[in-house]
Amino acid sequence: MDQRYPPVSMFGVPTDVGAGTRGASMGPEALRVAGLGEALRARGVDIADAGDVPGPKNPWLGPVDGYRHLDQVVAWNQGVFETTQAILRDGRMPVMLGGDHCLAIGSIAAVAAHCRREGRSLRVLWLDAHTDFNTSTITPSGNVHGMPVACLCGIGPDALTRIGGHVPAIVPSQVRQLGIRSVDQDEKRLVKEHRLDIYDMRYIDEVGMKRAMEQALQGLDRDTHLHVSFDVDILDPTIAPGTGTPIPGGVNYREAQLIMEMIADSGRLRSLDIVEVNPALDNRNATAELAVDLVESLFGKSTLMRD
Ligand code: B3U
Ligand code: MN
Ligand code: MN
Repeated sequence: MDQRYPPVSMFGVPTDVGAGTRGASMGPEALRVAGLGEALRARGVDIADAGDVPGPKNPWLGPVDGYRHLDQVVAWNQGVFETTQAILRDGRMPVMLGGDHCLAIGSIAAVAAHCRREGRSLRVLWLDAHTDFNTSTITPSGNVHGMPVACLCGIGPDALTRIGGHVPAIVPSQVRQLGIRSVDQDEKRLVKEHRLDIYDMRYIDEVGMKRAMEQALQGLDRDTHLHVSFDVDILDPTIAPGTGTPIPGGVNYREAQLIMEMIADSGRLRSLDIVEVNPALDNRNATAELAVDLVESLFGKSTLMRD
């Protein structure tokens, strides 16, 4: 299948202010060292590296009123929002290299604003072990990387829910979550209340990844902008140990390849986050290298004749 991709601009967001374990701040460089830019260029993708978004250092303090480092999380997300918006305005595809997953608030808020301006429908495919739908009152940790989906759906502090100017940035019916296997007790209640469309590991075990992905991608049309938010902790920790909150029982190598290939086949990918790569916990950059391998498939690399 001959896929044409729009020109891509990747950018790094070297921070772990939203996490409870240090080290995701080194994720962007690990992905570059693993050859992300070169791999996509070799596939014929026009890819530029826009460098890193600047932001405050991690003060490494405890939560205040249910949030750890809220001011710093807001500052980083404002930078992510502006960078993502500038890339989209240039007619390019933003690829955000995190950093922890709180940064998807800024990237998806920008993508949602862009889709609103252009009159296009938006679908968000959230690849993750976690639903990331906590709030300040129910969070067990105060870590904002456990809250981005809720914030994007308008549930969270004004400084985060208003980043894109439109509250809520997205509605739950635009989201599909795949790979889920760790949801906190009160978070479960909240995702049910908001009717999030969740393809959890139990479901994937029962129906298989092919069927689950067909359902998660159902309803895309020619005008749909597909945003993929790829938290590497969707992967089983045996193949992706370099992440801050590893959860056993994750997606295996073949399943992960199939996810990426089916997204590529949809032809609708228009923006991407790669988050939660933590080189401090990794085994010789294996997790970043695996992420690069999978992103090549996301951009159309396949075995045999489909190239
Ligand atoms: N749900 C837990 C754990 C967590 C969520 N996202 C990550 N970890 N990466 C929390 O702290 O909110
Ligand atoms: Mn996440
Ligand atoms: Mn996660």
